[in-house]
Amino acid sequence: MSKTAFITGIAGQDGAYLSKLLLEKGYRVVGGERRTSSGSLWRLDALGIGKDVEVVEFELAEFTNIYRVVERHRPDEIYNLAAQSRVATSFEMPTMTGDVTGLGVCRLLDAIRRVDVGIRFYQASTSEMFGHVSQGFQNEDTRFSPRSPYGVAKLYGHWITVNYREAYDMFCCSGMLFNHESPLRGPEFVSRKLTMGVAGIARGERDCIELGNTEAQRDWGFAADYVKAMYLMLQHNKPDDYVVATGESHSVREFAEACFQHIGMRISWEGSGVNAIGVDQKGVPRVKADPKYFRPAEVGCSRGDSNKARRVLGWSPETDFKGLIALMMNAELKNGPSTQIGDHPLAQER
Ligand code: NAP
Ligand code: F7E
Repeated sequence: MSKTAFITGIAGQDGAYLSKLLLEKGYRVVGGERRTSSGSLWRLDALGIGKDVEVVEFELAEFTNIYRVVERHRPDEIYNLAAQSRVATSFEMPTMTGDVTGLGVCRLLDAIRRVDVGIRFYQASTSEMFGHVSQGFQNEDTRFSPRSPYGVAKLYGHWITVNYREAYDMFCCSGMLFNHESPLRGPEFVSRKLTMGVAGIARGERDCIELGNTEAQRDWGFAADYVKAMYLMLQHNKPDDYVVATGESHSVREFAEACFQHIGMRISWEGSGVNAIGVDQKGVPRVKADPKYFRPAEVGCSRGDSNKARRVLGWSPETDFKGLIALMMNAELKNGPSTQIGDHPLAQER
């Protein structure tokens, strides 16, 4: 008999890629979408699986709803991808972020404990729990030092996942994933903001992109590679926690340069911090720093060591930095000016 997976956050980037992977493996996929959601499951449609996922109403802030969904569908595996996932937003809404992204994990775990302790559970943890790295790599033994309300909330989610594993002998895994992007990424994240902005410049629709901290560095991978690690964690014979990353960091500037290079523009930089400007070979400003995009506290650099996931799970990323930019830029240039999410009023650049 085929397995049933329940994926929370089905309307998000990872929800779409994970659904596709599990459907290909013969799973029945049930997806949780919150009622206040944009109502758009365009990402599932973009991957051609819009009709294959059973979508149910799901709200991480509401225990009764969570319990009923788990009880009704009795999945074999639950992947908790739902969260208030925007770091910048978490500074504006720290308690809502704590409730949904942190306490929501406990609500879901406790529903599982009451319905069936045999359900396997994946928690979408994050490199933001580690905070800043000045040298070396972050792995499962690195000290946590979150730099945002989002990172703090995710740290609660991580520890409560570990706690339910230890206290109730449940199969709970925490995947500490570093940044992963795709053409399905929300436009409020810097990768998609850049690919959309550079494609807009290529089409002559705009001249310049306003950004925050262009010196920040991230370990960026491809989302479709990363959801494979989630699946592998729940297939292993022992529940555990894993870092998932490429091991390579690049600055926001390098990300921008690579996007511009894709459309034949060479960018050089003048100034730094809030005075940073990126100009093209004719001296036209194409990137400008704007103080409103800077955060009250920042993770200056992240770089992950995923040796454990590589060794124990046999996972490795298949797409490198250059490959990621090429596939995102190609999709952006092909899809034209108004992608579905770009049209939505909630989908403003941040
Ligand atoms: P995403 O695109 O922002 O998707 C998150 C989903 O959660 C959205 O569909 C959102 O619904 C839903 N959600 C928000 N609040 C909710 C609530 N109260 N109840 C139920 N659902 C709610 O994020 P993603 O990039 O796919 O990431 C998936 C998960 O991995 C997230 O938990 C994120 O924090 C974590 N993570 C992501 C990365 C990354 O680089 N992508 C790295 C590490 C960890 P709406 O569509 O209505 O907004
Ligand atoms: O920022 C800098 C910004 O918002 C990346 C989430 O998926 O990954 C994501 O969080 C960097 C930061 O991602 C702009 O200051 C500069 O240093 O794309 P981002 P994030 O904050 O790293 C982690 C692992 C998660 O878990 C989160 O859920 O880019 N940056 N200028 C900018 N960032 C944004 N958004 N917009 C700018 O204009």
